Amino acid sequence: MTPDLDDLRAAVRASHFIAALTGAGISAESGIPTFRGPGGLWRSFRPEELATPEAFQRDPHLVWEWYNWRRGIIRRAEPNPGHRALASLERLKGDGFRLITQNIDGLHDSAGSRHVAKLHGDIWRVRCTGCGSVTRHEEVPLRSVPPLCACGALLRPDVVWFGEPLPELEWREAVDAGRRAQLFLLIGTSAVVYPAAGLVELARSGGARVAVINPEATPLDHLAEWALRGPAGEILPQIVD
Ligand code: BV8
Ligand code: ZN
Repeated sequence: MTPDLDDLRAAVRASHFIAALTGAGISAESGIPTFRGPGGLWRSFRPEELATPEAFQRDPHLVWEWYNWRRGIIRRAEPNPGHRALASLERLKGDGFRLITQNIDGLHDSAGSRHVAKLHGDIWRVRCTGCGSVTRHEEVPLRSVPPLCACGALLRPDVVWFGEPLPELEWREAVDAGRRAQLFLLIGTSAVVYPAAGLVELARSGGARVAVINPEATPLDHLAEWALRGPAGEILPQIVD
């Protein structure tokens, strides 16, 4: 055990309230490409170009092709030891732990996490652009692209695109967790997307100790007491008993 890991394990044991914010990096070891890492997402598009209401307005077929491609990969993906360690931490700490994710892949749920604040929505839910109805759509690929609602309007993935507000309830939960955190774990995220990344500052200003788990440096490393350079699938099982 390196000293860093030892005293982070001790902090995990001692903390009465731990918040964790995860990003695409925690699903990398499950075979899901991250947004900004090597082998990033789809063809020559950047997420900021496709994950927007304008892109959907302009070419719903292309945007749905992108999400179907991602759903196909996610469907075959399994949770990895990083997801499972966070599910164990929730069982250990009960209400003393809150998981917040930017991911839309649902792997935290399939790893057994019961209470996940999904800041950016869920790729397995679709929302009608007309009547607003939200349903789970598990089949891959979808029957028709772009899919239509019974009311005749276009269905969209029930995810948060750039320029769209985060879901009220999940964001309030995340802010509450950030405020209460004695220990804040920033896991597998490049910490460039706001307001999610702002939760780290919020936690720090509430006196939280911060640990970053990422093979690369992040712009928020200066806020961290621990910057553990490595894959979440290897590090998390070592800090959760
Ligand atoms: C909003 C869902 C306002 C869809 C996503 C200028 C400055 C600051 C902010 C802005 C700005 N211009 C615009 C903004 C706001 C904008 C923003 O932050 N833009 C960024 C790009 C600058 N934010 C928004 O638009 C948000 N909305 O602000 O609304 C508003 C308010 C009221 C009313 C109206 C409007 C909405 C943001 C949400 C966008 N949706 N995704 C989809 O997935 O298709 S964002 C997308 O990026 C994903 O959600 C993803 O989670 C998120 C962040 O990416 P990461 O998860 O961090 O993934 P990334 O690839 O970047 O990094 C992976 C990391 O993992 C790397 O660090 C890598 O080293 C590491 N890693 C790799 N392997 C491993 C690993 N770590 C651990 N283990 C490993 N094995
Ligand atoms: Zn409808």
